[in-house]
Amino acid sequence: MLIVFNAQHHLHHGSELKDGAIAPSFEKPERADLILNELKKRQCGEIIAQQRFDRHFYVAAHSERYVSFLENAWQEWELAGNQCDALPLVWPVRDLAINHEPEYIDGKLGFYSMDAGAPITAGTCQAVKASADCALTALHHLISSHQSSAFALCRPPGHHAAKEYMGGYCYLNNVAIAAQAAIEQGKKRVAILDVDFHHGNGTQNIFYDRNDVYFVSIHGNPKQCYPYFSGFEHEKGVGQGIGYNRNYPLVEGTKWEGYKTALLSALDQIDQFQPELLLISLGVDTFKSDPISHFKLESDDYFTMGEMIANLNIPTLFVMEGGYMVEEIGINVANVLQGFEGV
Ligand code: Q9C
Ligand code: ZN
Repeated sequence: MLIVFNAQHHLHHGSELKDGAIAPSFEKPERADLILNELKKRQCGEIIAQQRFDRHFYVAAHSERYVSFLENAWQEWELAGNQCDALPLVWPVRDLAINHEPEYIDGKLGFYSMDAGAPITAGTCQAVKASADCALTALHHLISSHQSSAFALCRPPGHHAAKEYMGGYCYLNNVAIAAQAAIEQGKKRVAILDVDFHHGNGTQNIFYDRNDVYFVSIHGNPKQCYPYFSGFEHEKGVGQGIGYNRNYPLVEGTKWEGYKTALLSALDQIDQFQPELLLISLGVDTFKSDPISHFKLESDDYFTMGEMIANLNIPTLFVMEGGYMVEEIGINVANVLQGFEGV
């Protein structure tokens, strides 16, 4: 399987609030390095770096002003006299003035985010664009070479990033940018299956009113799990998009048996949609010892997951999302890909 990695991901290494103090984020550079090492070790396929893509592709999934915000935020933050990571401190919730973009960076950070989990540093924007380019490069090769699969080793991840906001370690929504590019390149129906532990609220947001991109997500129940305010079963789409969004919230402690039942149903839904292309938001934070999640999948289960996805027999692009148990992250990702390839 062709593997595209983000050669610039090291430019982003942020911090987050942990136990009342600022500490290095769980979403750290080592994650992508360990995945790449394991894929090399197992000789999973040809490995190439991302190519540059035009800004147009980001704006096709996000708003113009949001992409501009990402491009200028660090400079504005520095000009305001800061050196630490840029983090939001105030959000326009419920009856506040949600339609007024603030003029200054402190306000903009809250306006364009859902939480304080997406710090902006000096290298963030470049790394984030390169991560999206990684997904676009993999898509380009998948489509033009008529291969059956590819893996985009994106970092930072993307599925919490919506049209106009960042959050949960995500800035540009890599999988959504690739899905939108596929539609613009003539694909009539594209399905996105999100198997990250957390609900892909950003991807849902971007395609919520669309019937050409079917979004299906299996995740921890938002009553107990991040992102808390998205991912419920009753969220089925809006307007033309009604029936083209499907959520499978699962209970705390879900093991493979329970997960498999949801996955079989999700795959059946996707099969009925008859997509020309399948994108997988691949998070391995469903692993039993993930530090921020509480499903109980074992390393071997990821082989089976890959096999089950392959059974759909649709050209498939895997896009890396979460997974924070770094000792096992490479093993679990490689297992999915090898399971898919029937190795
Ligand atoms: N104390 C992805 O998996 N909350 N994002 C973490 C840790 C944010 C996860 C709280 C989780 C975001 C791409
Ligand atoms: Zn996650």
